[in-house]
Amino acid sequence: MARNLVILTGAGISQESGLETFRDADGIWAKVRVEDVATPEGFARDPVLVHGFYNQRRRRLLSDTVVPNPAHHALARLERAWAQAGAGAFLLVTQNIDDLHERAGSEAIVHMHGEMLKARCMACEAVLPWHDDLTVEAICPACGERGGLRPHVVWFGEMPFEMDRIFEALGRADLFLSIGTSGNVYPASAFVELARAAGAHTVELNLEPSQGAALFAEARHGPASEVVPHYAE
Ligand code: BJW
Repeated sequence: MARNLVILTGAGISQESGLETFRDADGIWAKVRVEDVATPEGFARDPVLVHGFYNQRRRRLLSDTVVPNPAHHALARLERAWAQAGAGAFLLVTQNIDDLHERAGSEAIVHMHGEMLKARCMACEAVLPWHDDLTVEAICPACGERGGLRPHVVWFGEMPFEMDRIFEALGRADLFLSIGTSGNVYPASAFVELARAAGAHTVELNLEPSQGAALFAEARHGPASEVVPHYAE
């Protein structure tokens, strides 16, 4: 019986909730250039463009039609069952910047690439709940600086959040599940090898074999709303 569980999720788990993935044929990177909207250099060059990109995705996330799907709900139920059974440690690491896991009821969660519903002040480092559009004119409610707010997300070349906590959990994992991620982006793409090195059983649940599929001991392929509840229950 697996004891310590680490789950990694990516954009694929939210696809059936109506949010776009990145690297699928109709995904975000087919429409905008990574260098323009997901790097610190892109933001320095054209903050209006980058704010517009995240404002549009934030509005979509907050629209009535975007709600957690059966895969998000299954992981929240799994967390509660794990706790009730005293089964061991549980950590959900998501690369997603949406809040669909929280809305489904997940609590032990790390947003390693940040959160779309937060802004960060580059002057005072305050992290603030943020549901409105962000603009270059916005004033930081914490320090009063104008124009210093940015989306609280992790762009290429930046350090993902809470890596110590994630590495510690992977180092004692007995079971590692990777759900709805293409395995293209480091360091998340290396988690399967760290979990294997710790002796964990590794499982990929994805629409199709990911880039690192061969690294997993087991795989179930299909839409997350079907394969995740089926595997978790
Ligand atoms: C379904 C489904 C359904 C569809 N059901 N499944 C060379 C040059 C420069 C940099 C590098 C380099 N080599 C390596 C690097 C590092 C770089 C990197 O990895 N680059 C690669 C692209 C080469 N990484 C970084 O810079 C990271 N920082 C870093 O490394 O710091 C140094 C360090 C860290 C730790 C220890 C020591 C040092 C930062 C990465 C930041 C990523 N940021 C983004 C954008 C911000 C957030 C946002 O705007 O949303 O994060 S990029 C984007 O990719 C986003 C995602 O979180 C991330 C991962 O994407 P994901 O989730 O895997 O989505 P997709 O679309 O790729 O895949 C979806 C999958 O779902 C597919 O497989 C589908 O089949 C499947 N699917 N529908 C189930 N219904």
